[in-house]
Amino acid sequence: MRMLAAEDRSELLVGAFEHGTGARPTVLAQAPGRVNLMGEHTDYNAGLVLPVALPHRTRVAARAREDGRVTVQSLQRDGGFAGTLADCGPGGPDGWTGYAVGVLWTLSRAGVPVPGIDLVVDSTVPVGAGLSSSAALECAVGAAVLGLLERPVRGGDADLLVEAAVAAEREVVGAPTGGMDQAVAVRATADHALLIDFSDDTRCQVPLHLEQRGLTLLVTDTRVSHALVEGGYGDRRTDCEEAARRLGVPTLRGATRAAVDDLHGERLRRRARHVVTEIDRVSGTVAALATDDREALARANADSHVSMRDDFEISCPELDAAVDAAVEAGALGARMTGGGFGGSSVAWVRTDLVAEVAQAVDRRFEREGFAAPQHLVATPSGGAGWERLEG
Ligand code: GAF
Repeated sequence: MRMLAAEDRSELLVGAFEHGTGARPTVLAQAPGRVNLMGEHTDYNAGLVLPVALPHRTRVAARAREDGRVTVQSLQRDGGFAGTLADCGPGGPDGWTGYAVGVLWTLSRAGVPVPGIDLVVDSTVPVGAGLSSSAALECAVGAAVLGLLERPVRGGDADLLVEAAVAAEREVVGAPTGGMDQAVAVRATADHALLIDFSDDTRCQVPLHLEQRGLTLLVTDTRVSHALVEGGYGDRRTDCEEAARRLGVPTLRGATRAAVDDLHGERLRRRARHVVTEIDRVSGTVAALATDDREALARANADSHVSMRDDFEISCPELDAAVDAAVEAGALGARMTGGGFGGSSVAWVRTDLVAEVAQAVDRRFEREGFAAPQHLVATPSGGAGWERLEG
């Protein structure tokens, strides 16, 4: 069984920065990956979401440069960036550096005096696992800039960071995502899920009390890589927009279940049904958590997975197997999480059963001939921040 630890490798990162740039970083910034507990593909439909931040995070060591140049390197990824912000814009730079340089560019466009900067990145958020490694990178880089400017990540600067990260992903990278990932990467609080209503951007911290309840959130990364730039994410978004147009509402948030059931066009009807029922399941999950109604929690998870598998068609055999095996082995509830087309599942598991459930999923994968998955424990953690390093 492979459990992905969330270790803090800050010292290693600082050493790598010194080795790579010949100077000591002055700021260490970080932002978490996320796992969404309910509300998938609802953010861009003005709906509700309920994500938590992972203890697994992206850390960035940073130092300002006098010459206005920007360099970005990673301890995990090949390639890097060396240039100026004039080399950045819609569509580029390509690859992972687009997320990092993109946020410098969008912050600068928003009027932030982004200095020349050296950045070295280290991450324990698995890439392509549907756990928002991209938002973690964007928000950690943005937090590093705020750190260099001595501006805490709160209030208006937290809003600015979320907006710049979302804009970098949409405009520079070209991924038409909905904003949930960046919002939770910045605004998460330990031990809480973050309920966001995208119709008016109101937010509420929802206490999870996992320890008192004897429950653990077990995430299984199927190792089936998901991508948001290509793939079906954009198609799903287009379907939702078309369904809303036919229903005569600005977004599917405004659609009733009865109107959706009458919608002409089988595919669009299923897409819209997922969205409206999934939004209800977010409220249902929040209510179930408040009253510790475990049956309702289990039902919401089961219904959500079926809805994503059959109506929204974003699951895959590996995700179905992970969910099914987890529930069979005693998980209270499980569902796929994130954008889909691969990525991860999340299961609510009694803490004493975590190893057993993970092993059961491993055995199922082996039996099905799937590559071995990896697991991680999603202890709900806090959002992005920075610290100054002593000279
Ligand atoms: C991805 C997107 F980035 C989010 O905005 C959200 O739509 C999610 O998929 C699905 O809920 O993570």
